[in-house]
Amino acid sequence: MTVAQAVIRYLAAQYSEADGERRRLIPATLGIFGHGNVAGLGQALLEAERDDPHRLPYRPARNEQAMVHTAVGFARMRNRLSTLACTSSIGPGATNMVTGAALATINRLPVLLLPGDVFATRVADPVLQQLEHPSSHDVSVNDTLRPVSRFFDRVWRPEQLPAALLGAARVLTDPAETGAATIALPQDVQAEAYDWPDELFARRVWHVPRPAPEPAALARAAAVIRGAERPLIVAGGGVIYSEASAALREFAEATGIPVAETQAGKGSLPFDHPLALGAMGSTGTTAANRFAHEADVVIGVGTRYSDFTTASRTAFQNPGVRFVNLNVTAADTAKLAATTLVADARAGLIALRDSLAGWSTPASYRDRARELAAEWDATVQAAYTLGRAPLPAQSEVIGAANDVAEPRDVVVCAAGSMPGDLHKLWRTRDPKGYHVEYGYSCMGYEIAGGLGVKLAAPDRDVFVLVGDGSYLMMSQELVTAVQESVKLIIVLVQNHGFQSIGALSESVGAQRFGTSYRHRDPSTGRLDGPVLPVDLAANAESLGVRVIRAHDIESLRAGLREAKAADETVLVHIETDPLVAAPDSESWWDVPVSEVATIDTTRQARTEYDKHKQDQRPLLAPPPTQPPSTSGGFSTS
Ligand SMILES: Cc1ncc(C[n+]2csc(CCOP(=O)(O)OP(=O)(O)O)c2C)c(N)n1
Ligand SMILES: [Mg+2]
Repeated sequence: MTVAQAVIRYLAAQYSEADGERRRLIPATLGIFGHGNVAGLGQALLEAERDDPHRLPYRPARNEQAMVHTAVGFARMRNRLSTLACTSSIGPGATNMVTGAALATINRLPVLLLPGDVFATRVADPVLQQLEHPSSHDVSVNDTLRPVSRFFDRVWRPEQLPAALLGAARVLTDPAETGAATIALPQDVQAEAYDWPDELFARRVWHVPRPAPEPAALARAAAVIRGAERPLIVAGGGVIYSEASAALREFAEATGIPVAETQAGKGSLPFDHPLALGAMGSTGTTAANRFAHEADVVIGVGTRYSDFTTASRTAFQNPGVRFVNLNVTAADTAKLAATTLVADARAGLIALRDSLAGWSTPASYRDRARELAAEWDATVQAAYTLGRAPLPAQSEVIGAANDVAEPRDVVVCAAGSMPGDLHKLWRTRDPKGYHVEYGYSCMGYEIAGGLGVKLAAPDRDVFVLVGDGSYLMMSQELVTAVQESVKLIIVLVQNHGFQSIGALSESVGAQRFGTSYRHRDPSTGRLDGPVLPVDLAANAESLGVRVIRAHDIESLRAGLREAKAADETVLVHIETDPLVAAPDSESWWDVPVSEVATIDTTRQARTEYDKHKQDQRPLLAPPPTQPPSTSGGFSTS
């Protein structure tokens, strides 16, 4: 077999196993062919398809970055237990995957990347698209994938392939290490034949571990929580990937500790659970942010504490606040100088609940959580039903989509003003019902990622909410959805530019400069002419999808219902008022404002900025001291 044929045969024999359940680790391949992979992997995929079209289906994509997004959407929906492989040519095909790889690694989601690479033999150098590095001949553009991958190998010789394949699968299935795994395959090596050991192709099951907490660490964590008067749980993506929602609910109910959710953790509890405070941080709810403000012990579960979660370290204002971090990744447990609990989220929550048996917050604390959450829900209801005319507010669009979506349906988004609005406003009723990519917040993830979500969960409807800016950056995977008969419900929100960055620009005193899609006015030389005559509905239609043009919230609802009933991709287009913001949540995000400026608005913004900066806290205080050990150590008695 050639190296490429061996890769394909190996991938078809890999399984993951968690909680006694086994599934294919990589059930399909996405790709775009060029001279760097068409003869090697392309030929191997053809042979495999002719043998059995269902063993490792090949799905051609339209853009290499987008196909990595699709693999990421798939992997996240499958709680990291399965993913897709992505094959690209060399040069631009490979470097197009860099953004996708970074997104995967930042979000700790597994994807297998198989970029083609320059000739190992170098006989015909430089091959088309080869970057020549005059003083380092073993460097290729694929080295840009190294810092954004959790595993990287280049197979210069066939003998190196087995170690690369096993190394990649190990990283993909390790919850603490996972991210993009890249195996660069020089185009001549792909086509080279080799006599492989049979056992390379034996069925292989990769056990996905649920590490249990170390007893001493558990005791330390429980002791800190027992001392708390105002504890708060911050639930991150790890809760969902570890399928720990039920364990979280039981832990919260047993201890009476309310739960705030990060973007990746939203859906950990249903929105109407009596201990659910909703979104945490800069795009949070007033309920979660008020509890965070006063919390004395914050229990972070499966969170990496991004600046949106900590409101750039202004969210926690209790002078004695301490953190207990439960995470499968040791580096995350150590953040904010926490008491560390390295473990799987589910295993850790169950162990903590047992260690805290009999301990609970007072009823008044739970009542307060319920009150504040109810207050926020009234705010949500008002935002859903503003009745703005002639153009509706984005919050009304979110309300209509939330009404039409069933509890198990999935909302997908990534960049713009929508992720923040969804974090605050979406009523999530299922742990897999909310899929906002906010680790990399990558414009263009929406449609490509939504495609992966639907491939992973064909029994759910997928609502992709996408802004005009994101749509213009990357919408071509609509064609892939049509090709694969994958049904998406896409809501395209047209507000003629970057409403999010426009609002941010205004808040930093930069007057929405360069953030709306307008003609350049020849008399002023500035982009303040009429809005550009783009018709994105017509654009989507031209790609082969069914389009419904909604003009108000009522026709949007009707369109969404029609889309729900359809069995093909439907895009509903609606124009919104870019100047109506979602309700405020008494929070902040650190975006530095010019220290000196000739513009008044910037100077005013800087004064505001300096005020907020004073609320920023280092959060470095060491964990509370432990009772002295009774055996050995430095006991003086
Ligand atoms: C690839 C990429 N480039 C730039 C950004 C910075 N950015 C964040 S939101 C945004 C504008 C998004 O516009 P649109 O999709 O229309 O959403 P809106 O802001 O109007 O809600 C930009 C440029 C980004 N997140 N991703
Ligand atoms: Mg926009």
